[in-house]
Amino acid sequence: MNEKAISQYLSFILRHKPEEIGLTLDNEGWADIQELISKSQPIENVILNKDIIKNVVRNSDKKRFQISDDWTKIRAVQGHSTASVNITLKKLVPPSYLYHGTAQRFIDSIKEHGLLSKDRQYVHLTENKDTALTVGARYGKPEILVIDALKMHDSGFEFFQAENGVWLIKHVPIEFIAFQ
Ligand code: HQG
Repeated sequence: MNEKAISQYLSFILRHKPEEIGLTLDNEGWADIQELISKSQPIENVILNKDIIKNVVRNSDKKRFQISDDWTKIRAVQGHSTASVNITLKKLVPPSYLYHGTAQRFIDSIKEHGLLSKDRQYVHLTENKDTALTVGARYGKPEILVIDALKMHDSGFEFFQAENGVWLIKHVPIEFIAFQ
C-alpha cells in the first residue's frame, strides 16, 4: 500500500480542500474519522479504513496528523490553507535562530517582500537545517534562509509552534533574514 499517497490525500483534504468531498472541519481542524472514511475516494484502489489511517498517522515522518484521545477525530496539525480552520496554537519564545527552506528562484522576490505565507495561513520555519533543505528542494534548487527569530520575537513578533514542532509566523520581514 502506498502510504505516501494516502498521507498526501489526507493532507489535501484536512489542510486544503475538505469541501472537495463534502467534509466539514471544526474550528480546530478536526474531522470525524468515520465521516472522512465514508466520504473519501479510494486512493490508488485502496479504500480507507481506521487501521490504515492509524498506520499513516503513526508512520508520518513529520507527525503531520493527530488523532483525538477517544480515537473518533483526526486533524492536520499544521500546513492549512483553508480559512474554515483556526487552530489554537502555543505562543512561545523561539530559539535564537530558525531556518526556512526555499528555492533559489524565489530569492529575489523574498529579498523584496520578506517571507510571505502565500496560500497557507503561516510561514513555516524549522529548527532543523536538513528539514529546511528538503522542504526547499520541493520547488527547485534549495536555499536555506536563517531567521533571526529571537530578535524578531523581542521586537514584538508572535511565534507559534504546532503540535509537531513546526514553527509558524505570519510574516518575516527582510531585516530578520540572513541570505547566504
Ligand atoms: C516561498 C511541508 C516568493 C516559500 C514543510 C515557499 C513545511 C516566497 C513557497 C510546509 C515568498 C510556499 C510548508 C516571497 C515565501 N516571494 N516566494 N516573498 N515568501 N515564498 O509549500 O514553507 O511535508 O506553501 O519559501 O515541511 O515550502 O507538506 O510552504 O517555497 O512545513 O507536511 O513560497 O510543508 O510540510 O510554499 O512548506 P509552501 P513551505 P509537509
